[in-house]
Amino acid sequence: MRFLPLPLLSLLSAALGSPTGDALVAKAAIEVAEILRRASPDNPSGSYAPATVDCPSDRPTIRAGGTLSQSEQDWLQTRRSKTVDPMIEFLRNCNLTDFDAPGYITSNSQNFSVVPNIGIAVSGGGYRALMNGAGFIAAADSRVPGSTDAGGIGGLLQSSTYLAGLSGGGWLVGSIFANNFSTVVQLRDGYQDSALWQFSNSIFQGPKRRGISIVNTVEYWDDIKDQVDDKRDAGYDASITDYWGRALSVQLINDTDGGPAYTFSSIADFPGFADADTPMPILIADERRPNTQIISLNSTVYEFNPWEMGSYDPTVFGFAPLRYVGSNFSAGSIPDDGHCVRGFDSYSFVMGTSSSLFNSFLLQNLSDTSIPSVVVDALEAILTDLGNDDNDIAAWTPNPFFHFANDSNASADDEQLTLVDGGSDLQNIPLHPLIQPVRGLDVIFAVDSSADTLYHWPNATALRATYERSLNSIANGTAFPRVPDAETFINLGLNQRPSFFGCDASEFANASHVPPLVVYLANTPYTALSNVSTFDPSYTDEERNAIIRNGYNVATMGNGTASDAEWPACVACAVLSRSVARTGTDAGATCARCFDRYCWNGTTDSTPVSSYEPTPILSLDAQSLGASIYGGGGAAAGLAYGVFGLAAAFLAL
Ligand SMILES: *[C@@H]1O[C@H](CO)[C@@H](O)[C@H](O)[C@H]1NC(C)=O
Ligand SMILES: *[C@@H]1O[C@H](CO)[C@@H](O)[C@H](O)[C@H]1NC(C)=O
Ligand SMILES: *[C@@H]1O[C@H](CO)[C@@H](O)[C@H](O)[C@H]1NC(C)=O
Ligand SMILES: *[C@@H]1O[C@H](CO)[C@@H](O)[C@H](O)[C@H]1NC(C)=O
Ligand SMILES: *[C@@H]1O[C@H](CO)[C@@H](O)[C@H](O)[C@H]1NC(C)=O
Ligand SMILES: *[C@@H]1O[C@H](CO)[C@@H](O)[C@H](O)[C@H]1NC(C)=O
Ligand SMILES: *[C@@H]1O[C@H](CO)[C@@H](O)[C@H](O)[C@H]1NC(C)=O
Ligand SMILES: *[C@@H]1O[C@H](CO)[C@@H](O)[C@H](O)[C@H]1NC(C)=O
Ligand SMILES: *[C@@H]1O[C@H](CO)[C@@H](O)[C@H](O)[C@H]1NC(C)=O
Ligand SMILES: *[C@@H]1O[C@H](CO)[C@@H](O)[C@H](O)[C@H]1NC(C)=O
Ligand SMILES: CC(=O)N[C@H]1CO[C@H](CO)[C@@H](O)[C@@H]1O
Ligand SMILES: CC(=O)N[C@H]1CO[C@H](CO)[C@@H](O)[C@@H]1O
Repeated sequence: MRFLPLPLLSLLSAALGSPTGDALVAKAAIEVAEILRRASPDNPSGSYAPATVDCPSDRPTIRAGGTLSQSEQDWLQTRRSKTVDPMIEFLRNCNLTDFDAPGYITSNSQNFSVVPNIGIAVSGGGYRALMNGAGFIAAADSRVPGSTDAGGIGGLLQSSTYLAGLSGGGWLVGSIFANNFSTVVQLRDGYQDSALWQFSNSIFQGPKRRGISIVNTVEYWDDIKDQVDDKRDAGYDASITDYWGRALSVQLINDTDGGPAYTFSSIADFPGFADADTPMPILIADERRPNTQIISLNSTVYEFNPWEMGSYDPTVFGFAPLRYVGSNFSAGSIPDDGHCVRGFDSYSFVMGTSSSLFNSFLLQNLSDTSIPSVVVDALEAILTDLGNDDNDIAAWTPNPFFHFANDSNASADDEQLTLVDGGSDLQNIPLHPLIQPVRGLDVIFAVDSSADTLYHWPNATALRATYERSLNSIANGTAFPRVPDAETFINLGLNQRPSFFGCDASEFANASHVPPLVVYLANTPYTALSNVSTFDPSYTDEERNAIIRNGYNVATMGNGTASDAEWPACVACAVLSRSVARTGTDAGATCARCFDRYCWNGTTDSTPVSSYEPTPILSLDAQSLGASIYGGGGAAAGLAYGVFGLAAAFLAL
């Protein structure tokens, strides 16, 4: 039933013997979106294959990156005003007893330079990042029962403008928007016969059942192969990422076969988003040309948002209309005799691109004998072309930025744009889109589930990568708060409780703009040993739920039970900080105390750390993970994102 409009449409256009008209497609897409109220299968082909369509009269072009897109600017007008009421409610609930925060927002509710502009960034780190990040999102979501009770921070999500994710964090953000902006609790609990968030069968085995029928691993992979073949047959290159993304979607998109025809740009038509009732989702990937390596100082960071893909970096400094990526853009436009293409921006391909580190995870598991040999052969053929060192590449061919920004764009002459996992340059938290001066954010909640240390805990490598980049010319005007070394994070416990960076705006007197305050929330054990290996592919429902609950407790400091009943008030102070600084308002003694407790004051302690093994802050859930998990994961331990040649190293294991 859910697919009805599209097969009908394809039949119709086949019968008429004409290419699918774009107006018809657009109308169908709107109808589908109305029925589904979520991202939708709006690929005109009705399948995974991109489709050639007539260009709209206003032909798609690539724009320069000096401003936000007009679509985003228009959307922001509504979104910023729609955050006002939830923010008043949220701030009231936070109990900032000596400052009338609700009154402050109420009396400035029309002035968006006063109303705080909030972003949330969810790091990579595979399923660990999905689950720990989900705990944060659940805590921030006022729709989740209990989230606005004592010690809660529910309503922060409803007050936010942006929600960015990369890699495993991108699976979380992607899954939320593919499924009607459902709550984490709804996604976690799924519904009968759905594969949604069922991680007990690994992605290599495939789901237990599909609807009412049982599927076996061979059928599951055969279907994935057929979907990717559809794309090849339509004349497009396939990457290992295509297979990886399709497999992921079966767990993340609640539709038949993981919704092969879903596009990322269809989010723009999803009424919840179009009406600005949700924050704006952004996923991240890095550009890495074949046979090269990248670090944060020389990577070009691409973002995918509902309207566009592109980069604010001075290299490419341009954006393509996502819906029409796949068309043969050249020097920023489609030649007059050229057609337009739609459906290239598959939802799964975007999520797969952001997490392409896991291509090698897939390759590692090919020896699972139930994966059919035709699939193994297809993947090996790609590897033969690429070489193992480049198996993490997602081919965006044709390159939308072909002959665009010739002087600074290293791939201006390449027909293929090669993107890799958003954490490959060590910036494993998607801060990049949220520190762009054109977006004017005031605060970022940075949820870090990176596996930096031997036992898979974060030590803020991601923050340092972004800070170091901000001092380099690639930063293109983005500033970032100073952060200390890994040892200081561990020795001062900055990764075992929330910590704030950039509290004192005078630190940025010489910067071109004041960047957002960063609230850093590292994965740390409260009620579960949530440091499972990045490459652990399956989790029982109990393990999954325990890690989500742990993430919830990280976000709320155990609902205030762990040392600080004032934590919600301190979250409110972080939200208000830049605004009150701009208006010269005194936010009161509670905020001053909060800042004493949570702001990094420049102290360092770089004493070498022999082994970082944090002890749980509360008592562990009974259903928490077995002892073997602690330090488990064997050879994958310590192989966080972005280590050079990780893919190669991983294959060599
Ligand atoms: C999507 O969510 C909205 C808002 O919660 C709800 O009204 C609508 O019924 C949902 N649609 C579907 C298809 O679940
Ligand atoms: C905090 O509250 C949430 C929601 O009510 C609950 O799931 C969680 O278990 C609580 N945490 C603790 C440590 O009690
Ligand atoms: C704020 O204080 C009230 C009254 O003491 C309490 O009921 C409520 O749970 C508190 N809110 C939070 C988020 O702690
Ligand atoms: C998944 O899809 C089913 C069938 O359309 C629907 O009943 C259910 O609410 C969906 N679940 C989520 C979390 O979107
Ligand atoms: C980026 O910098 C690293 C470290 O200096 C270097 O190895 C690599 O070749 C550089 N990559 C590019 C594309 O310039
Ligand atoms: C884009 O260019 C390629 C290579 O020249 C060509 O094969 C393809 O048909 C073109 N696509 C469209 C939609 O024009
Ligand atoms: C970039 O270079 C190509 C050929 O080298 C040229 O055809 C194209 O017009 C140039 N693009 C721009 C925007 O100047
Ligand atoms: C911090 O993490 C990096 C990897 O991101 C690792 O190389 C380094 O050894 C870690 N340092 C400490 C003190 O944990
Ligand atoms: C908005 O607030 C800022 C900061 O207080 C102030 O400078 C500006 O005049 C206000 N704008 C309006 C339209 O009131
Ligand atoms: C800075 O923070 C450290 C603990 O992180 C504390 O020991 C020190 O007293 C603080 N310094 C100032 C000047 O507040
Ligand atoms: C603020 C800043 O430096 N912006 C630059 C970003 O990069 C583009 C493209 O190179 C420049 O035109 C901007 O001036
Ligand atoms: C099912 C399966 O074979 N899983 C393996 C996938 O690859 C990782 C990393 O090598 C292994 O740890 C899993 O056992």
